[in-house]
Amino acid sequence: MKKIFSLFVLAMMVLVLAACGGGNDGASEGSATEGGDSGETKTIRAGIGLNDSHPQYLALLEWKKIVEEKTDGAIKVETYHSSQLGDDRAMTEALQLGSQEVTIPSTAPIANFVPEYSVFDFPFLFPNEQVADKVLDGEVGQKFLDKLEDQNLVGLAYWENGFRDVTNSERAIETASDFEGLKLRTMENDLHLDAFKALGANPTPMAFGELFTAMQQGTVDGQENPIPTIYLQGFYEVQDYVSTTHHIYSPFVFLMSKEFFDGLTEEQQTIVTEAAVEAGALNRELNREAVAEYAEELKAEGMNYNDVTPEARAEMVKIVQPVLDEYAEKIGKETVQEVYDAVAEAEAELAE
Ligand code: TK8
Repeated sequence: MKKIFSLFVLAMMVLVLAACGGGNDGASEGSATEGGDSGETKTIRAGIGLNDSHPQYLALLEWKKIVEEKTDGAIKVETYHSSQLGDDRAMTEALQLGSQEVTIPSTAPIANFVPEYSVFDFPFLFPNEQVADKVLDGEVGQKFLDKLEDQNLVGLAYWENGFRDVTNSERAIETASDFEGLKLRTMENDLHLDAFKALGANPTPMAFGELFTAMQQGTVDGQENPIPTIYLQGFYEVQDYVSTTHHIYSPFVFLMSKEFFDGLTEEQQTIVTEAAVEAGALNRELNREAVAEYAEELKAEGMNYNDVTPEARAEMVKIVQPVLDEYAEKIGKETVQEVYDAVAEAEAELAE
């Protein structure tokens, strides 16, 4: 079996070599990892779960453009959307193995690799996007990116998924009790699972790529994601209610395989990192501009839209507090406190 596999690999390599005619467009994995200044073209396969109309993909195209221009074509970027290369978790694993170079998951699935990342999924941690930017782009955010190295991952920048709202096919979520018995898809993250259980829902973790069909077939009643995703992925076709719970601000993390990153020249490392920050700014801008407009579109598509009151949110957080205490214990209370302190500091600075 092994032999057949190596023969297959060999045949593939011959094909690839033949296809690039000895040129400098060698997109093989070998060239991706040999690195150095050899003048070879290094190819990056960058995959995301969302579709090609989402601000995340548009920003990824921007990243590709900057990287290809600044490296004079020494790095080539191939982009894949709609979970073509797998879901967030599988793609992150592929990065660890060095069989894929870039992915941009939400922080929630990253908690399966670095448990401390769960802190970003504490409900109502970030009061608004500006505070999130300050904390994530500051010292604390960098500390979290550094924690990825042990997992064979390099975090280049934070991008934005955004504040998450609930949709479902049963009823408007106005108060915490409306979660009762709702079959809700969650991301693959234990804190999400436990928090929605505490609220009385019946949560199921599921890969994003399976979600639309699951809602269509009624395997789940609902899900939670930011408004741009709800609109651009066409969830309004299979969901009747959207409620602005805003329960979590989901950051994206721009991840690169450490093996690949280490094989880049220093100059290339700087280029890919700075480009991730620059394209991330575009991702945030496009995302934020889109929210109000897409909320209107969802109403126009016939969805029942309700704003959740601050009182109802406060009640929800009270119910999930024991879950949060449990996770603070698991993650380490100091780490959690450090993040909350950074949030308070950022809030104070922005209020000046
Ligand atoms: C896309 C995911 C998605 C996330 C989820 O790959 O799974 O619900 O919010 O947008 O990162």
